[in-house]
Amino acid sequence: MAHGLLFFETFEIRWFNKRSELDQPIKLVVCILFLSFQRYFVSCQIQTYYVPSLVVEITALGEPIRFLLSYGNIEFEDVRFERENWPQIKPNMPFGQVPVLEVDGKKAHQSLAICRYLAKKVKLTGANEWEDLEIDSIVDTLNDFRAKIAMYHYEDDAAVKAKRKTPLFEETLPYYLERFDTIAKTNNGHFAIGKLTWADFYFVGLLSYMNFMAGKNLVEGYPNLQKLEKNVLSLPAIKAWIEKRPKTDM
Ligand SMILES: N[C@@H](CCC(=O)N[C@@H](CS)C(=O)NCC(=O)O)C(=O)O
Repeated sequence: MAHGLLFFETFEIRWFNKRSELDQPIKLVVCILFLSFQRYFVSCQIQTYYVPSLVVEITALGEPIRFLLSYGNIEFEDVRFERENWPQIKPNMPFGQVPVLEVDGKKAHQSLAICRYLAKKVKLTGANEWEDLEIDSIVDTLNDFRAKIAMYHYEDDAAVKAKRKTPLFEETLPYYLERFDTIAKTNNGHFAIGKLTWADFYFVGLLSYMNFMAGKNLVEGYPNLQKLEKNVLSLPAIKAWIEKRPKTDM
């Protein structure tokens, strides 16, 4: 339960208060040990919601969240529902959309905010404000990229969609992907600060959904992005999640 997490955080503060006679080195060692093992103690009852598409279930915006929960060994309940039940569920969501993270009866919305919150819990953020800025910048750019593909994919007017196709596939996608590939090369197979961060989880978690919307494997021809994808998918916790998650077409 989420109480478990709060309990450990409260426990740490009270514990130090009661033992104020301890000298600094001992406190430091205890603190390091606590931080090292914290992710294994934390066990939250968390719900995520998402809307399956009309024809197939999708990983979509909830998947980076599930990657982060899995990576942190945080227990969660993956609540999925059929599209026909959405009208009843929608009014109970904070802004009528999903994914939503529910912890201890409290609901949080916006996938990026949820990812950022979880990234702090599982220690996939930067070591300082500048590093966090670097991560946030690329995450927002990845989100812009996703939105451009979605704008094409979800266009109902066939004529408008046809008009958008060439600029998207011949200009916009290569523009972004070339830059992403260079960034991944500079960062040793990652998107920021030269190591694994939640930006990598955000991209790889969304990749199958973006591939579905674009109708192609977006990282084909981009070796550094392929390496980045492999870096995430070969993590034992992510492998285990992919193995056990519901099988979907994207
Ligand atoms: N900016 C939001 C977008 C959420 C969003 O677009 N959710 C879609 C599903 S992927 C949704 O709930 N659609 C149903 C609706 O709006 O009624 C986020 O990142 O969480």
